[in-house]
Amino acid sequence: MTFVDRARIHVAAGRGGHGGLSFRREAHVPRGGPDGGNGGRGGGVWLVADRQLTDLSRFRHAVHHTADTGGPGQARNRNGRAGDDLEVAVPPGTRVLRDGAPIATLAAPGDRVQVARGGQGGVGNRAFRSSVRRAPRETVPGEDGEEAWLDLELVLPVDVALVGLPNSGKSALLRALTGAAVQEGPYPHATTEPAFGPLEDARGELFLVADLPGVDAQGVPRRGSGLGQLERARVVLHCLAADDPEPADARLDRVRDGVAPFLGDGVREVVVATRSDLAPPPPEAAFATSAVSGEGVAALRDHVLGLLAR
Ligand SMILES: Nc1nc2c(ncn2[C@@H]2O[C@H](COP(=O)(O)OP(=O)(O)OP(=O)(O)O)[C@@H](O)[C@H]2O)c(=O)[nH]1
Ligand SMILES: [Mg+2]
Repeated sequence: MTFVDRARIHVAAGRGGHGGLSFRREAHVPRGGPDGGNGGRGGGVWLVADRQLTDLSRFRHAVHHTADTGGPGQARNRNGRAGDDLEVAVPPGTRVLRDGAPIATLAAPGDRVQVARGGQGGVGNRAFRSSVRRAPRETVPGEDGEEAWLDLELVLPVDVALVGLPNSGKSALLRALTGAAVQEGPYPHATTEPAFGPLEDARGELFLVADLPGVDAQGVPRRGSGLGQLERARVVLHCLAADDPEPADARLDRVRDGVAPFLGDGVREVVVATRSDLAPPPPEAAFATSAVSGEGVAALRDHVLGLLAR
C-alpha cells in the first residue's frame, strides 16, 4: 500500500432533465392541450467516509466523479425521473477543501457531505397553459448541476509509529507486521518518506502503523520526517538492530531524545529487536523479531493490538 495523503478530484452533479414539450393527442379530442411534464432533478455528488479505506491512493486514477442527469419531462404530464446521487467513498479523517478553503471534514465512518448539488429539473409546457395561451410551446430546460475541483487531505490518525536509527529495520518490520510495500535497503535513509500499513484486530477494526524515517544517525529529527504524525500515536515501536555493535542503551537514548518533543501524552513505548536472525537481541528489547524468518512478529502484533484495545 503506497500512501497518498492528498488528492485533487473533480465532482460534477447531474443536469436537471429538460421540461417536456408535448400536446395531448387523442382520437376524440381534436385539439388536446399541452401535456409536457417537468424534468427530473439531477443527481448530487456526496462524499461518504468508509472505514475500509485508509488512504487517498485510489484518487490518482479516479479523478472525475459525475452523477446522473435527470430524465426529461414526458408526454401525458409525466415528470422525468430524478438522477441517482453518486456516493464517493473516502477514508475517515478526510478534509475537503474548495478553492483552498476547508468546507468539511469527514471524521467518522458514515459521515457524509454533499459536495455538488444536482440541477433543478426543467419545466414542461403544460405549466405555461393559461386562459389566453391554449397551446404554449414554451418549456424551461434543466439547470446545470454544480461542479467543482476539490482538494482532499487525509489527516492521518497514526495509531502505531515505528522509530529507530537509520538502517535499523523499521521498513522491514512494517512490511512483516502489515504487508505494506516498503522501500528498504542495506544502507541508511533507504526510506525517504513516511510509509503506512494497516493492522487489523479480531473484530475487523483497522489501526494505522507508520514507518517514520524520522531521525538521522545522531538522533536529530530530519526534514520531511513525518515526526509530526507521532502526536496522535498511542504506541511507539522503537527498533534496535540486533546486529549493530554499538551498545543498545546509547542508541535508545539518542533516538528517544530526538522523538520526545513529538510524542503525545500517555504513549506506550515497546523496544523491539530487529534482525534477530543475525545476532542475539540486546536485553533492552522486550521483543526479538526477524523480518526474514518471521520470528516474533505475530507475538509483537498481538501485544500491540492488546495495547490499542485499552
Ligand atoms: N537478516 C535480516 N535482515 C533484515 C531484517 N530486517 C531488515 N533487514 C535488512 O536490514 C536493512 C535495513 O532494513 P530497513 O528496513 O530498510 O531499515 P530502516 O530502519 O527502514 O532504514 P532507513 O529507512 O534507511 O532508515 C535492509 O537491507 C533489510 O533488508 C531481518 O529481520 N533480518
Ligand atoms: Mg526504511
